[in-house]
Amino acid sequence: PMPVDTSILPDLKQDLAARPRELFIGGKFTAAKSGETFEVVDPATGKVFAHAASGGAEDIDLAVQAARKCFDSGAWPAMPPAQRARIMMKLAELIEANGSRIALTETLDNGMPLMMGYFGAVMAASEALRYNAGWATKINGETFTPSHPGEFHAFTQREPVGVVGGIVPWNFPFVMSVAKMAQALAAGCTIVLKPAEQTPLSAAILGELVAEAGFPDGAVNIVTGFGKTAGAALVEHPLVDKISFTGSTDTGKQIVKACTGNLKRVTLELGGKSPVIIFDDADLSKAIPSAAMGIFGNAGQVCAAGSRLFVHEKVRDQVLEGVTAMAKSLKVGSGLDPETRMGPLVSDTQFARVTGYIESALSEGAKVYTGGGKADVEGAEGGYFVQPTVLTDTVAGMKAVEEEIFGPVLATMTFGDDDLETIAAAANNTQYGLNASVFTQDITRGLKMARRIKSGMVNINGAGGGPDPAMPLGGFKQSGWGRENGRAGVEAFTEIKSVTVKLG
Ligand code: TXE
Repeated sequence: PMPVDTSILPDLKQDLAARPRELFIGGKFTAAKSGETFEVVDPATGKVFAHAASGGAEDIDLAVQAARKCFDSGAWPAMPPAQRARIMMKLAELIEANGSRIALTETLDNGMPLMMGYFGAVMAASEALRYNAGWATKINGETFTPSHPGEFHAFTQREPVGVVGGIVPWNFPFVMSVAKMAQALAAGCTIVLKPAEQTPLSAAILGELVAEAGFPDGAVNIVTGFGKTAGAALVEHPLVDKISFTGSTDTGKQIVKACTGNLKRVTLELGGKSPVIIFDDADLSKAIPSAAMGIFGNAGQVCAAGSRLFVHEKVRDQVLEGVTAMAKSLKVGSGLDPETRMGPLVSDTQFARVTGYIESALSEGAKVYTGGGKADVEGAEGGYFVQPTVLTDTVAGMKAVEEEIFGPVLATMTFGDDDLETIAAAANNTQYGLNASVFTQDITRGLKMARRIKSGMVNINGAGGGPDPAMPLGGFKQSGWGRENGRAGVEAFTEIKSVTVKLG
């Protein structure tokens, strides 16, 4: 059953049209200092349906000052950890209580199917808060036996790194904001979030609920705006201690350069070109849907998407036919339609980018097995819909095989009875190293592949469907720096201090 109350949609739309979404700074909503707003486009129609405040350097400065004050005064970091955890739990409850409004806003703004808006935004966000709230009371140091002669009491303590700038992409706007925030807050940091300009709307609901949950003013601040203005100002701000960025590898590199001013700590969760490896002994009834949804889910706009399929030649036809059958059965359309399984791409830019990659692959000799271009959706002619697409005759060196497409486009390669080193070398032949999937009934072979794959995550015989707040997420190579989620994710928002006491 649909967990979202869609009867609120007309009122929600009216409210979105009636007033621009504001910035949330120091516990209060406010317009941008410049008074400027920007247009928000519904990707299912291509039409403007809302506006959001366009934050600039001045607004970022105010937000950073508010976060700084909340941090330096101890209002958040010195609050007893159990109390911090309770406030985070309270926010989780409020998010669920406002689930319909959040899911509908996310679907209108990003285009994702409403069920994904609910489970992938609302429920995933509240789970991220609850998981990380648990860490607030469990961040501890260690004790040591120093190697110097004499008696010492030596220990480490973990302290929050300070004010965090969280830069969020548009593919899962709500949950990414909340997950970054939850880890930072658990560690005792305060945060300024900068949502993506394509999807600024659900962040305003977040601000409202943060105010209601009882956080001290300035613990969480939200400045919507563009990357080149608001984003760059946040990254360059001397009073920000850490940037946690999720987005493209190119922007990640610019951010690293911009952070050299005060040597901010930086964690980066960047792009991927993740391999899916299907051996001839795999349970195809599981491997096929998993491979299909691994690239068609959220229209392929997923950092961990399985975009390169490596399939044993004996099962190649069966797998391609199975994935194609799934591609054809997925209803493409507006995320608001309860039948929709794949929504539009987020923007006209992303539409041009994805279709451009398909065209470039064809010009380099690839063939379309299924899909291959714009999807026609009745009654939504202006929407950014692309067909779920499978390409064959794709080989290393093609742009569509090397670069992250971030759309529902699968490149397929085959292998024979090669040794694992050869298969792993092909899978590892990429600048990225975020995720990988292996399908085989031979668990020893699966585990041996997992050792050989150079990526931050490997799934054997299926993933859980979305990131697990308990499992570290991040990349090898140009997929990033550091990890989010799990203990590693929270600890990335701390500094270690070594304290040595000479006894006597
Ligand atoms: O990303 P950007 P874009 C990949 C994906 C996609 C491509 C382009 O391949 O097709 O990136 O998307 C902010 N200083 N991913 O251009 O630029 C920006 O405002 C500070 C993978 O939208 O990385 C937004 O909030 N901030 C990915 C955020 O960075 C800046 C998710 C992401 O935008 C900035 C998204 C600057 N100079 C895209 N420039 C993933 N890993 O999941 C931009 N921003």
